[in-house]
Amino acid sequence: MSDYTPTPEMKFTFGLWTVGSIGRDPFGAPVRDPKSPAELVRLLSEVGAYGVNFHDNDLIPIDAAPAEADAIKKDFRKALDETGLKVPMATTNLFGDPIFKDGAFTSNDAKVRAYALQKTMNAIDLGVEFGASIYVFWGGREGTETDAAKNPVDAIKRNREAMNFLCEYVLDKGYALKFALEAKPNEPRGDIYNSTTGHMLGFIETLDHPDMVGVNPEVAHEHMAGLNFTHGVAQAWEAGKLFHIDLNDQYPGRYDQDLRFGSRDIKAAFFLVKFLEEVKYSGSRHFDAHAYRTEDYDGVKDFARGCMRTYMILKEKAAKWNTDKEIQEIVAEIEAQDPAMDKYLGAYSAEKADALRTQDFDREAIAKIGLKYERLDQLTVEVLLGVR
Ligand code: DIG
Ligand code: MN
Ligand code: MN
Repeated sequence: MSDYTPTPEMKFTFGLWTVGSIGRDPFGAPVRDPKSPAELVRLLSEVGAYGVNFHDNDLIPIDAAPAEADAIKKDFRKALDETGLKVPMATTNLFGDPIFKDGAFTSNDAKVRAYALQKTMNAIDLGVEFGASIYVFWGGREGTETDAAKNPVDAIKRNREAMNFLCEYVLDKGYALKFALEAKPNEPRGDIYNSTTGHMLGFIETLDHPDMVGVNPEVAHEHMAGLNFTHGVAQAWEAGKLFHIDLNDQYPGRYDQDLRFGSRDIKAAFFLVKFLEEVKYSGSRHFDAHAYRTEDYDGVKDFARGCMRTYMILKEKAAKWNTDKEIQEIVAEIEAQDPAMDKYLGAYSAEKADALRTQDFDREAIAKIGLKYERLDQLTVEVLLGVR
């Protein structure tokens, strides 16, 4: 039994906006005093995080004077140097300022679309300045409350134009930067375009530089859409597009709760960790989540420690699952191939098709075979409950 201390290899990261959340919500004022970026870096170092991420305006307030911006960056850099924390990812806040009330890249107002490009180029420069290699785009307000306002095809074309422009900017500057697109089905808009990771994977293939662009799936967002998160992550991974991942948790049928990782659907979290560890995912394990509004900063540290500790525990449970004798006997049975069918499966050939047409199948006998999934799932639950 390990002590579940976070290790640098896990690349556990948190955004400034996560542990820095002051607990404001649509129905209540802040409950925690704000901390500076430098103070948040030190808090993350204290709990054992590997790195910290930021939106441009988490670090530099949108109306900061140059001297203030320089002072903030100097303090932030000093805290990073003192703690050794990395900055693997950066992103742009294209959703907070009122100018983005109708979206940024997809706004009907060309001035807003142009300003969003300007703001994003500046934010990319800022992220690269602190060492970011992944740049996330979450189109929080790229959506509608009424489809009377916008033709969805126009929105798709404007999103594509912005991505192509910014990929060219990165190439022009020679930045070693990749883009990770983050989907969410709704909130804060009634409906958000490119609403799931699957939509994003389809969108990426229509871009001029699809090789530069991947996805940043988030647990809560796919769960809001009623989807199996691990399936979406597996599809992104299999396509070579899992550039980043946002870990948290979510109750179905609710607003984006951004709960502590593993605090709601422990079984889903287990299969996700099992997948990421089995494929040796090498990106950041980013906790895009925040503490309950009930917490003080000691509670915020409890939240951050809990995210990482649960991941480490589930990593150990996955290793136990992969060595449990009874589980592995059932898995071996499930995965056993039938060599007699090899001549029919795989790539097509006319000979293969002709031969297959003559093959008899005993449908009733095949249908009667019991698959032992109940026993396998019960054993999985018992691993999670700690009795195996
Ligand atoms: C929300 O899940 C979004 C924003 O917090 C941010 O733009 C992105 C970065 O992970 N996640
Ligand atoms: Mn979220
Ligand atoms: Mn996120």
